[in-house]
Amino acid sequence: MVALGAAGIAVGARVERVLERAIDPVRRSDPTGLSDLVPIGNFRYYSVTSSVPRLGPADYRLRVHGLVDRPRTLTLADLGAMRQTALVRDFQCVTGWRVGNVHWSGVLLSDLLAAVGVRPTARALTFRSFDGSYTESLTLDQATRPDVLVALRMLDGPVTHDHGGPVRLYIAPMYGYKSIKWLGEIEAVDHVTPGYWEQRGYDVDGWIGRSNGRDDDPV
Ligand SMILES: Nc1nc2c(c(=O)[nH]1)N[C@H]1C(S)=C(S)[C@@H](COP(=O)(O)O)O[C@H]1N2
Ligand SMILES: [Mo]
Repeated sequence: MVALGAAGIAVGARVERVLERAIDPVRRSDPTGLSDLVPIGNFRYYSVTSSVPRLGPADYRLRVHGLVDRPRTLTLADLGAMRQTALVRDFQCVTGWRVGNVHWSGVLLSDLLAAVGVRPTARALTFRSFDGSYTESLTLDQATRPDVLVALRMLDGPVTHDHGGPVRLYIAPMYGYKSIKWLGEIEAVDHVTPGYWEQRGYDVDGWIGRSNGRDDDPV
């Protein structure tokens, strides 16, 4: 299992790098790979698919269902009318790049879960992107932390299409792959199902500094 996991990480990281190289001119012009060492910089645009349908503010829907008392399909206006919470936190990809002090805001995932009434039998959440290509997961304990947002804004504007807009997840204490973009669906379930990158080797519990073979090394 350990060997399989390590192989999975190697493959996952390689795929991610290939995707990244295809779109990142800095990387492309740096054959040494030394730009890997630059700790704080700009976001890189990541997507496991070549294109995702663009949803305008009027077309967006977030379906929240599964083991909940009041399943709902929310519009962007519905989400915008809920209490908004702001966070200023770093964004860190497991491949090494990091963006410091990013401004995020949106609905605390725990507020949304309270609104739909998660049943006691639920233990975890499954997240799906609206284009159907990406999935993620959290335990309910993780999902109800005060630093997990259904983000409507980042970098002082609405979440752009490339960053997963109109709505993405932001899980501050975990690596970027947990922060699913183009969020379309949240299902309350009785067990964790590993998400897209986790099926390819990354840790399901993607804590920054203490997962994926890292042990609090200073990044
Ligand atoms: N739907 C979807 N969400 C995703 C990804 C993806 O490929 N598809 N990539 C993840 C990874 S590995 C990272 S580092 C971040 C990158 O966010 P950004 O593209 O806004 O920089 O999105 C995460 N969420
Ligand atoms: Mo990532």
